[in-house]
Parts: sequence; C-alpha cells; structure tokens
Amino acid sequence: MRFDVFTLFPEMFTGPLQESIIKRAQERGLISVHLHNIRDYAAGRHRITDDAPYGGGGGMVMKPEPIFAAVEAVLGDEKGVPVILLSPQGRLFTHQVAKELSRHPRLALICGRYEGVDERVREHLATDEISIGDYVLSGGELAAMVVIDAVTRLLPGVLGDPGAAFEDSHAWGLLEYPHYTRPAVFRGWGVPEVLLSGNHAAIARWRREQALRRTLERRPDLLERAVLTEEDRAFLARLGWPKTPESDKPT
Ligand code: 9D3
Repeated sequence: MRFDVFTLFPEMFTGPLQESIIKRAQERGLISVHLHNIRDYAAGRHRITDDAPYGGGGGMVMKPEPIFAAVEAVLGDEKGVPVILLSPQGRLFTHQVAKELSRHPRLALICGRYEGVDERVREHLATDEISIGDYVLSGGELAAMVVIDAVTRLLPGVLGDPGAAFEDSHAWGLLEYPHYTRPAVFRGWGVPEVLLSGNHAAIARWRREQALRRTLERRPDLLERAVLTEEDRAFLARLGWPKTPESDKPT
C-alpha cells in the first residue's frame, strides 16, 4: 500500500510513523508513506496557501490551486486512486471503512487546515471525505495518521497474519474482556480466581460474560449488531437486555 499525504505540516508525521508496527511495515516494504508539502506547489514569492473567505466572516480558507497542483503532480495519470479529504464533515471512520480502504493499492490523503478547504477541492478533486469523530482537531494531519495506522494493521503480513481471519469475525463485535498478568496479587488487588483455576471452559465462559457485561454497560449500541449465541442472550437477559420501553419505567 502506498499512501500519499498532502499537508502544510509534513513534520507532524515523522514521529508517529517511525515507531512500532508502522515502522516495521515500512521496513518490510508492505507500505510506503510519501509526504508532500502543499506549500511547495503554491505560486509566487510568498507561496500563499490560504486566503480570506468570499462572503466575509472570520478565519481563512485553503486555496484550491496549490492542492490541485500537488495532487495532480503526484498522481499523474494514475486512475482509480481514492483521493480522501480529511474533514469534520466527512463520513465517520470505522473498522468497516478501514477494511474498504485497505483493498486499494494506493491512497491519497489531503489534510485541511484553518477553517477548511475551498469547496471546489471537495467537489472536483476529492473522491471521499472522512472524519475520525465528533470532536474538533486543529487540522486533518492527526486524522490522516489514524487512517494510515488503522489501514496498515489490516494489510496481509503486517501483524504476522493469524490476524486476518480473527480480525474479520471479531473486530468490533464486543468490547474486550479484562486482561491480567503477573503478579497474582498487586498492592493487595488479586486476579480473578477463575483465571488461575486452569479450568479452560470456565475461563472461556467468564471472559465471554465479562465482554458482554462490559459492552452492555459502555457500548450497548454494539450489542445490536453483535453476533450472539443463545447462551449470550440468556446471560444478557439476566442483566435486563434488551431493554424494553416497559423495563425503562420506574417501578
Ligand atoms: C467552527 C466550525 N468547525 C467545524 C466543526 C470548524 C473547523 C474545525 C476543525 C474546521 C476545521 C477543523 C479542522 N479539523 C479537521 O480538519 C479534521 C477533523 C476534525 O476536526 N475532527 C474529526 N475528524 C477530522 S478529519 C479532519
């Protein structure tokens, strides 16, 4: 997978991409990340990349010419490359979207700054628009790094691979069960007895119930779409799920 990133702040990417899984994926030739400074494609002695909004109001808007020039110079006549604008107005980035993007051999990512980019970039250059969630970032750079990280993890060979099948059936079904490691007692806080019992069936049941309990408490929205067995449903029923309008009323 080749990522081409268009940004006014390429140096923001150097730290995060030089560690851990992303670093190793680059070293092994599984991905490459090419950073392009939009300012290098801006005209004039001052290489201006932003301007005041037509119609007035505060803030600045990224000019279209340097962004078009950068993307067109880098992509050349290669067809079918998704050109993704990172913006607060994009579709929400999820595991499903990451999987969809991971099927392409190449992605272009445009990082906005200021109040946003000229609408003609969205209309005539970008083929997709992505947001990573409902909070305000200072620009698209951190969002682009999130996309690169999540997509890279899904590529064959990156995690050493028993991942692939597991990823598909389990990712974002339920929240995870609690994990413990040595010591068995830390500051007086013990590890649940069942995990020390050696009873693998009991351990599997406990973990499943913990995952169900935790998902119900923190992310009940995930339960609606999760693949649940009859045993799961029986356990959840004891916790009062699914919630009926009737069971919501005070008694
Ligand atoms: C005042 C209205 N704001 C829109 C919600 C303006 C605004 C805020 C933040 C305009 C641009 C930005 C910069 N953010 C991004 O470029 C961005 C982003 C984000 O802020 N949240 C989640 N995902 C993303 S992807 C790009």
